[in-house]
Amino acid sequence: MGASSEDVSRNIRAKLDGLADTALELQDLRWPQLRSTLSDDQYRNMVQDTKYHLQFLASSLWANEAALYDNYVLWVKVLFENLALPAEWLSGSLADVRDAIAKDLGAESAARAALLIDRAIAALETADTSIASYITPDQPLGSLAVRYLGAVLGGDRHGASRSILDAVAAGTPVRDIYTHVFQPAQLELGRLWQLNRISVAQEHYATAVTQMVMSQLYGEIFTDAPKEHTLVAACVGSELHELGLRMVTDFFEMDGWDTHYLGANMPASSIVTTAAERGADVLALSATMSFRVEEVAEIIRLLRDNDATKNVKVLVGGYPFNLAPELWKRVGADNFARSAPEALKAAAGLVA
Ligand code: B12
Repeated sequence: MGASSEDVSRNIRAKLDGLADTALELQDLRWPQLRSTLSDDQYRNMVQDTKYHLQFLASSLWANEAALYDNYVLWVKVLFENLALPAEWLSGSLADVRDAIAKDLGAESAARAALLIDRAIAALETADTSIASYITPDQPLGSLAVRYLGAVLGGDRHGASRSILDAVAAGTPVRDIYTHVFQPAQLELGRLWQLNRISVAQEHYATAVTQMVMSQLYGEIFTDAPKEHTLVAACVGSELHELGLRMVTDFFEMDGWDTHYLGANMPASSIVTTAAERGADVLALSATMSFRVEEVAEIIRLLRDNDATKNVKVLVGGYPFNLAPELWKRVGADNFARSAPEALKAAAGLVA
């Protein structure tokens, strides 16, 4: 195969809209009646799904990590199953994406893409779509997590807040609240949304409550103690998932670091400028959607190309890095960590 995975990835990104159009034309040939049965909203979702098939594929090829695509396809399978959409819509539309690549980019590119797509289609047949709950009463602080999530989903943010503030007043460490209540509650929200058991509105409300309660705990988190090291933390590109990084940043603050949390949706150049202005020892970058890993690499490249920031250590994390434990090397980072407590250990190693 002449074209590298990276070349194919770049070409898919460059021609994404055209490829999606071709894949949808192939889909019309496969199921000639389908389009006329769909509402405008359903058709818009189908177009968006086709673009996601291509975006996740491009990043998985760039990273050379089949695990990223396998996970994506399984995720769509669960979603479709719970929306009562036919399973062959997924396998058919993935095959159409592969054939669109053959048509528009040529056989060599399609062969690269097929390595990931055909393997994912084959795995679909037998894939287990059950997802266990992230919260059980017997895990640490399990009953508090059950109560907290129950209050949040019941629309009772005062009750939710009270349950946490009371626990902290009674001596439960904030770190444990983050690890054993907020994190599993957020993951459980994702599971319930994927299983079509809660609405997007419930998930938004619940996340907003968790952010509010985290702010209420800031009296416990910030101190005036002198700080030895500085952390700048940001989510890459148009990434909106910021809660995980905020938790990580708060762990650094509680560990005595001076932290500058920039949150979601950060332009690359501003991240680099802030790292320089703040004299960051470590830059923490977070990505949740796997199709943003190239943006992580791009920020790190900009950082290394700048005399003011070339020695800043970079720690990465988030969903794709947890799926593919070698991915941090591919993006050019200095290390990665799966969780907030592990991030502290990894950073300590970097600034030692
Ligand atoms: C809340 C939420 C949202 C909120 C985010 C709001 C906010 N202010 O953060 C909103 C509504 C914006 C959202 C949008 C979307 N979401 Co969403 N979301 C979630 C949800 C339910 C919780 C995320 C969260 O708070 N996790 C809790 C934290 C603590 O976990 P974490 O992020 O993994 O972070 C930990 C580690 O990864 C690590 N870590 C994280 N960052 C870093 C960085 C460093 C440096 C280090 C060292 C470590 C580290 O440490 C953290 C603490 O332990 C997840 C479910 C899930 N499984 O995560 C879905 C989820 C991530 N979302 C998903 C999807 C699909 C979307 C949308 C595409 C939906 C849509 N169709 O529009 C959009 C995309 C938005 C975008 N442009 O980025 C999917 C992703 C599936 C996939 N295959 O990739 C998930 C998994 C839901 C699901 N089960 O289907 N979402």
